[in-house]
Amino acid sequence: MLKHERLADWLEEIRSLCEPDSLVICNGSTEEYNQMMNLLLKSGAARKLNETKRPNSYLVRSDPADVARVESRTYICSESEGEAGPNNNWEDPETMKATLHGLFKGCMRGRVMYVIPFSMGPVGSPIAHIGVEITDSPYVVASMHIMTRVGEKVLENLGRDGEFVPCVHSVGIPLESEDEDSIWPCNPENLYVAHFPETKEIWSFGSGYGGNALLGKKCFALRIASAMAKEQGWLAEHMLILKLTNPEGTSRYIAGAFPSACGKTNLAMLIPTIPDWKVETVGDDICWMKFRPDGRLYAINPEAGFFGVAPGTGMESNPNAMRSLEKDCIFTNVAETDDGDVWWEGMGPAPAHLIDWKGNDWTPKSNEPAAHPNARFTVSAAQCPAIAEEWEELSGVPISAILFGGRRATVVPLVNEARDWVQGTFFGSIVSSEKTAAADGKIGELRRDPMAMLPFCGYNMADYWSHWINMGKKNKDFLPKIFYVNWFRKDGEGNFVWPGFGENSRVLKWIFDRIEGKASAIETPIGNLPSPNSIDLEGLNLSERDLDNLLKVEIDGWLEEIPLIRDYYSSYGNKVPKELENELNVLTEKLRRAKKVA
Ligand code: O2Y
Ligand code: MN
Repeated sequence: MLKHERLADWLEEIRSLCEPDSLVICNGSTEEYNQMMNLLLKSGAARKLNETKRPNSYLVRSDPADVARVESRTYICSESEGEAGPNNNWEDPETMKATLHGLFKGCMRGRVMYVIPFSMGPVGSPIAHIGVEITDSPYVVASMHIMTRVGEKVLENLGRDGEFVPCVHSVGIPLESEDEDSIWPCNPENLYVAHFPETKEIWSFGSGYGGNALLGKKCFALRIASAMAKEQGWLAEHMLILKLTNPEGTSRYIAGAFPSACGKTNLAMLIPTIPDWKVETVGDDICWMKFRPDGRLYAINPEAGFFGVAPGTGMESNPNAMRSLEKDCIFTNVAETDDGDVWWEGMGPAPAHLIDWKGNDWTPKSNEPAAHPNARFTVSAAQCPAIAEEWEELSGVPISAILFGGRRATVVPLVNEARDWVQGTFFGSIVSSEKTAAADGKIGELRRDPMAMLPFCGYNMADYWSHWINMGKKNKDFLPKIFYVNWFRKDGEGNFVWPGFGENSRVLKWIFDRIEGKASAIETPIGNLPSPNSIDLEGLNLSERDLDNLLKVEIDGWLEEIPLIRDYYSSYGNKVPKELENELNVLTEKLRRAKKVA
């Protein structure tokens, strides 16, 4: 019996709409997880991996038409189009509700309706929030067990009238009595991932994969949470959280926003190359931050697991991720080895024979990758050898620095410290990345991705910038410092100048020492750059020329960038906060003056 009347009424409403054969309230137990995996084994969607090589782990193959988040079918259904902004697909809430009700009517016939009470963040944390996902997919139930905190303790915390975000999900294929179920049921022609920021609801139809279906992640923890955060005065961000400890044993917590394909998970789990420095992981993707009574901004990782991209993850790029994956994992759309283990591009040498992500024979001569480029691992964060002991601290961890970064071959230096919060917000608003082969569009073309939130901000991006500016007006003395970093500068021959990976610890050290007031910087037209010799380069074979490339102020490059930023801002009409317009004017003026002097 459910104590929470509103929850009970809502379940009844959705049950009568979807018409499932039965209803199960999930308790989050290991037994329940095993039941879900057994259903997936029985249907043929999952295969058990070799118990000796990869204990208690599974390989799942999705339908080849259902392999990634679908931004073109993701909607923000706010009252007006202006509230959603040009950064989102908008639909009128009533129109969308009518479409969804048509699609959801009877969509769970022949299936079980699972009800997943889940907490984003440690149960009982003042920074955490609760959701309830209804789904007809055992894969979603099992994945939510790993990625969130599920079960009775959540219902207890919810009590009789606690707030929760209702999330409704269906794969969108009812099973009539004579039908045989597909191995991976999905309905890509009728796919909708719809968010209602005013009523704080999520409805998702037609996909069983990742961000479209595990509604706690991008849908709740970013799109809906960003709208809640604006109303309530906190921040819901697409950021990793790491703990950095110096040789003297002092620790600082750093959050960082990077667009996809910029190595966020690798940075969160980095192994420093500089002696006696330590990085530990608090989160790899999402960060919720609230001010606490001491005036500081505290963060939690609202997730309980990692849903990481497998291709490109290996012992060289991310040994801590690889060690996290030794057992108790769900792998989706990776390749299977002949001895019942997993393989993907970037893991190591390719075996002579594999079964690829679509279930076909594969050899190194095959023309297609063995694993899908968006193949994923799902694993509990607790299994990461680098997990910080306080990663589930109810009060969160105090954030001392925020990093923004993108993939830029030129213009943006290795590291640049903002003079204050407003300039830091400006840095975040102009983040851009050159498109990689995996993204749509021409390789090298710039895609603006402010604060790495472009696909995830649940309202107008310009209003989000205003919210950032307003957050900076609170507790001014305790705000984190903001830095813009870029590991991806290239030389004239197209080679990366900075070695990246563990060597990024040298930049983290400079940032740490700036927080402590120990490292020096020079004021430049674009921000505070490391003064000569203030970054620890010992043991790194970096020429003067390379260092100059990494830390120079490219006056002409920035001057060429100004009209691009102006154009981008003007796509938000007159909503851009005056503080950011002013930062752009000040930057332009400083660059012009510097050009005259040069
Ligand atoms: O394609 C998907 O469904 C997953 S997207 C994703 C997953 C984990 C972390 N980040 C992302 C992202 O797109 O930023
Ligand atoms: Mn992400």
